[in-house]
Amino acid sequence: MSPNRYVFSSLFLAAALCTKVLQAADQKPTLLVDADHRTSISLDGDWHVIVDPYDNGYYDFRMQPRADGYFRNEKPDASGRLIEYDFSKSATLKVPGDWNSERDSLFFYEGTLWYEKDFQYQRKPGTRTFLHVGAANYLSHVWVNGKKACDHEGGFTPFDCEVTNLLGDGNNFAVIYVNDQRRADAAPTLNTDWWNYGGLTRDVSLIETPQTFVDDYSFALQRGGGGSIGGWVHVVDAPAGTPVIVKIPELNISQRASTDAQGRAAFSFHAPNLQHWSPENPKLYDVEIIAGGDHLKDAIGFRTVEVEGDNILLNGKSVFLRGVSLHAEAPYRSGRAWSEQDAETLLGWAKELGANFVRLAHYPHDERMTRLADRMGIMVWSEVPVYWMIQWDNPATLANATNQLREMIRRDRNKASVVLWSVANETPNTPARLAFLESLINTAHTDDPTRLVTAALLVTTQPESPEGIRTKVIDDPLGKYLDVLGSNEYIGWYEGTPDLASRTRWQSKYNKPLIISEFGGDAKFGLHGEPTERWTEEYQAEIYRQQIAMLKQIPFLRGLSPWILMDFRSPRRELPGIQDFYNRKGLVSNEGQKKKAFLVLQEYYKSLATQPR
Ligand code: GCB
Repeated sequence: MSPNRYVFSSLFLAAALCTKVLQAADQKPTLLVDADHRTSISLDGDWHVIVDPYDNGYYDFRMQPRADGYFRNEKPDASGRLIEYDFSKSATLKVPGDWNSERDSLFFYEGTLWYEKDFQYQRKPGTRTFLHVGAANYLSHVWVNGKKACDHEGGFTPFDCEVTNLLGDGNNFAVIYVNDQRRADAAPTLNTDWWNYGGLTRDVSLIETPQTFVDDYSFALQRGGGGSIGGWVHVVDAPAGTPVIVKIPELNISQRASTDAQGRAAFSFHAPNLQHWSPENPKLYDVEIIAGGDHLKDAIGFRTVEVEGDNILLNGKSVFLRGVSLHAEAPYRSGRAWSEQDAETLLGWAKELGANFVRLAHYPHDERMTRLADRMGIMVWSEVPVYWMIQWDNPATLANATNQLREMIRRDRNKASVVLWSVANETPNTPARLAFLESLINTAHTDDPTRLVTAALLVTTQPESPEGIRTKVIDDPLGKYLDVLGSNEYIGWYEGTPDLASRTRWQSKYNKPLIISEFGGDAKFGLHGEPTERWTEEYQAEIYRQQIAMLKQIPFLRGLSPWILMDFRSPRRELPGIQDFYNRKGLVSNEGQKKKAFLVLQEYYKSLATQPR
């Protein structure tokens, strides 16, 4: 292709994608908090799918969005136009799932897939119905019975399209367009070290609510040790003065407030004899919220988390985060994790390791993970996919990242386990990036004043002293805006050999807690050799031994989340016989076998648990 043609077609594609994104902004879905405790009808299971690599269902031959010809019906409509598809004759895929691991021919596929499902429904008077999608990677458009319901951008957060007026009695059908083409202006952007699993990757259901209903709320223990719980409830379509009741039966609490003109009722009440949530005592209370005919239940833990100098305080006491990083990769079978069993296996391994903390990298994981972390007493770092490079100067990219951050916070702000929101991973130190991330940090603090904000930074390494000592300095200007500093480093893997750790010292420009949010190296399970031989379990174990010795010397270190719990698929990892498209930095293989480094870290965590540093 000539350079000019290339530029032209790139511009054309960019314009087409922009139109798509703009259209996506047209019909905004909502996000119903506590989706998993609401009245719902599952739409999981088999969906008919059409693979549409050239996006012909969406665009005509001039790449203009089709006015009347989307694959929105089960078959082409009666307009007489020749549109060559038929969902009922198309094969099926399972939802939840990702198409890459469900069908061999789609292993490397990135593009559009159309999903269709027939279902029965009986409308109920006084009931509103929402089509809930736990996650669709990455861009989706939803139709019910051929009529547009909503659009959503972002591959890892849930959305709910109101379909009350689109449903009929008896047979109904939903069509969902899902496109996972990587885009320079999206979040994440073109390059990531994880598989771009496409599809309806989490549960899909119909959620029913009363006419006037609670869509969002927040309850948290107030900082300062006074034992009071503060929060609010938002009621949709509630006139000002609508009563809202909040009950915590186990504590004999029943509180009443009224909505304001925005439908929001504020609460602040004392909770005597409250047991605080902690890893040692992950106590959850049943909380009931009653308003406008809605009656919601949730299970909420109460604790405070704050920073004092370079300490992280949980319930007022300094805590050390014995963690590990995780991708949402399914144990044993690979592909996107989504089931209760996946969550139990992954967090079970973290517990076995002696962890009290997980970094859920690099995007929001399934809500099952944060629910289970609540129950198991595991603190969580939750992150948005602002990874490596992003169009820092593009306002649409900032709006998109902000939206994904707000959706992540909204879904999980009542989970006691979540202590840290992370706004970025390994981003370059430039003025445009600083402004972008400062804006995200402000959004996180405004939307959730009860938690800490962090980011995984890269650090500067000073030249070696004559004695061969190097100093790593945390001096990224972003540190000023963060509550907790995260730092990724790969001494012994991308940087020198493992023993380099013994000649490395750490300094920080900030009087703030530090979490080493990544370190590690690759090892193929079962490959043995000398501790100097890369790819062997011994080499990886040596990295962990040397790192632990170094980390013990950092006075402001308050936690670590080495990279990573389990091997995960990545298109960047090709080495035949060793990687085979897996990043092998797991402490556990993708088949669940524990490598030697698992035991090294486990021993360290066990020693920390019995004898806090
Ligand atoms: C990193 C990234 C992580 C990669 C890892 C690696 O710094 O944050 O996403 O997977 O390194 O293995 O290179």
